[in-house]
Amino acid sequence: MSCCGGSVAPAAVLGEKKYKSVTDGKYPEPTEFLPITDEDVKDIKPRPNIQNTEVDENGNFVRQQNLFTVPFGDEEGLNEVAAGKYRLIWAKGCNWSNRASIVRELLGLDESISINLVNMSSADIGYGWEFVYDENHRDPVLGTRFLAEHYAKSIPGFDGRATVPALIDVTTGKVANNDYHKLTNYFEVDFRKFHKEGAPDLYPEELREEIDKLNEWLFHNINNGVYKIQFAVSYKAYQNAYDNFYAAMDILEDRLSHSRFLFGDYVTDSDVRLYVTLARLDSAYAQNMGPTKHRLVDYPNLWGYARDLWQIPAFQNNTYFVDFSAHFQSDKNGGARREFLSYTERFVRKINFDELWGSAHGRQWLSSDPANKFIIEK
Ligand SMILES: N[C@@H](CCC(=O)N[C@@H](CS)C(=O)NCC(=O)O)C(=O)O
Repeated sequence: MSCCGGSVAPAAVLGEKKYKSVTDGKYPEPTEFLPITDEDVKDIKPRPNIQNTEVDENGNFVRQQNLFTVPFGDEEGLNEVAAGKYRLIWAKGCNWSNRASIVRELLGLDESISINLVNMSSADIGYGWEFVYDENHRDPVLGTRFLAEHYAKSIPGFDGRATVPALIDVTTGKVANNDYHKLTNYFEVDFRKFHKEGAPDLYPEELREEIDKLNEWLFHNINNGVYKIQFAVSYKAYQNAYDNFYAAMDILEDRLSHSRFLFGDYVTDSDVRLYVTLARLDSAYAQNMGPTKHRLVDYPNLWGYARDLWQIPAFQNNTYFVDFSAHFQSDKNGGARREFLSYTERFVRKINFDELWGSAHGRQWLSSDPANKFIIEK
């Protein structure tokens, strides 16, 4: 198997995920079913339904705004840049939070920003994200059961969706920032003094303007593009979103036919953003988007590019293909929660994702520096 700039990685390395870096040493399977008590939910409200609250008059999906957008810095009124102060809460299926978990690991912020995973409760999805992987379904640092408790602590009476990523201030229990548009940039720029030695420069100063422009385009056309298809509630909105998404994929396929990564020889913040959508395309989004025009594997350049990125440990360690597909969970009697399983869900456990994504991609030959995927920070 070809990995990381042409060197050969033994199958055991690719097959054995280093989950430790993601969840403080625990293999993240949800713990047993746990009933929700009135006490557990005394401060929070049930989760609202997106298709009632986040659509415009034409049936288009209009995503709720991020609520916690205060930047990081030393000035008064900004979020303090400090080690040990924040905990990143993310979910395996969620591309918006996956960006942050990948960048945190790429930069070696593991020591300064702690992390934990949530999932929708198997007992009752009505209260949104829950710390289902932890003992008693309580985050060991924060002591809470639901992410919504932190939103309610920040905005009393909060009745929106408590979303990931959320960077929680462990000293107050409040949400410091959930601005997924900028969170990775804060990690890259403001948290620089805590980066590991030899950390990659994912947001080089001379490229920032171009990266920001491309990120904005990726957001509308790719990252949120799939959700515009999924959540459209009129045929016209669906068709527009569908055509737009596949047109954008064609543009990227072309761009990546002559460039190893989006900005040439080295991985940047934009590549992380494109990767998290591509990684979910065939196994998750295809289930929600209606008839699929093309699969990821039908685009030679995008498919090779996605594998090239996955073969970097920080991408691989934060990617859970089986979870993307298998949304259902066992109920308290051990049965599947959904009556009908999709095609993907039925077969997902038979797919050897490590072998598939670890296969040779040959893309290093598009680079003038084939052995290296990163520029190192000065
Ligand atoms: N913060 C943004 C985007 C983040 C987002 O949508 N996260 C999703 C997961 S990918 C989420 O946390 N959803 C929780 C829910 O729907 O209850 C928002 O509020 O729309």
